[in-house]
Amino acid sequence: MTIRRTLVVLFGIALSAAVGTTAAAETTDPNESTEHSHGPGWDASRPDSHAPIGVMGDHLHGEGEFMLSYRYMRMHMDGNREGTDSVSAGSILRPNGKYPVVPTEMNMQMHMVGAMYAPKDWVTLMAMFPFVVIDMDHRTATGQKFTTRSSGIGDIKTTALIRLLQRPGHTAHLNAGVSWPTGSIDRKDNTPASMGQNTQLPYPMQLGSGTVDLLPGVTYSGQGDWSSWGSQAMGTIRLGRNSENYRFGHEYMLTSWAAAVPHPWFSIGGRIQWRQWFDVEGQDDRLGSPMGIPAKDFVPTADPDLRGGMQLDIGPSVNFITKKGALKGLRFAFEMLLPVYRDLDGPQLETDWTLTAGIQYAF
Ligand SMILES: [Cu+2]
Repeated sequence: MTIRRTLVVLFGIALSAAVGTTAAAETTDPNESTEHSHGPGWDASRPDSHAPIGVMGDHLHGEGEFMLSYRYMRMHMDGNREGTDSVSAGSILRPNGKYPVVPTEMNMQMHMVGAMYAPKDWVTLMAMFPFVVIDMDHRTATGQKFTTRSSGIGDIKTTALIRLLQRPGHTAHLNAGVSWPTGSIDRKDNTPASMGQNTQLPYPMQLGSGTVDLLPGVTYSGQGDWSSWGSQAMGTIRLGRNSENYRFGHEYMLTSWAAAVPHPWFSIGGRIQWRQWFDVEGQDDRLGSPMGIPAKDFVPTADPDLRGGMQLDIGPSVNFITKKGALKGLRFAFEMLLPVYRDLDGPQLETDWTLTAGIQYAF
């Protein structure tokens, strides 16, 4: 596992470096001034001056500049996995397995409004306001099907992006972020076992972590005449435990991307992303013992030790920027991520694809 992880990290760095070396020779003239230039040798009006839309906090703004954004994200999970193997619902459910209930599918949608403002050239402040909608389909050992649903405000994130380096064609910054526990951890719904009552929903149906989380990260981007590339490393460190005396697992993410610019209005690229997330520490006692069975033996989503996992995704991305007319400067972007490797503490629902679409406008 450790070797595999190291390989993935090296692959990400190599991808960045490879594209970087080929394009570094063609870096734009440092004295060439461009509209919205964020420093010498950096053209911020190019479609690929922003990373693929699934990357957060990838760029800074020039002093006094504002940006508003909206993102729609959809994550689709279908089927369960244990380690690197797919497992059928039938094998998890009684009498073959130990569980009376198993999740079969989950869709997570997020509407995210973002704001950025640069009080100085070297620091950009960013805030993200998510609205989350989660649906989870289940099957019971008696063949019954049911869906639980939760929706509402998620955890609001605030980040300071602090410039570390600015050279012709190269820029790097620190991501110093905090996630605030504005998302509910009290979501309830009806299930066949709750006899018409609303009952506390398991961990993946909650809208927030309930804890203040640190989001430390570092981002590098490079730009050549016709191409660009970048990498970001980001952590999610949970501080303490929430009001129910548990906390979600820490997480970390490494990603690299590259894009080419066939036309001044759009860029086409790709991204590779490694994520690892850990088990829940402690447990939510409100999950109780449905039908006299401890929650963690009733449905896998209620087991704090079946939450961790790691995943490698790759996928295409496109960025558009309007260069003329009333909508000048308006950006549209689209990205899809598909898994190439998944290893889960399971049975746990596996992520099959993640789609992100967004609009950004700076003024
Ligand atoms: Cu921005």
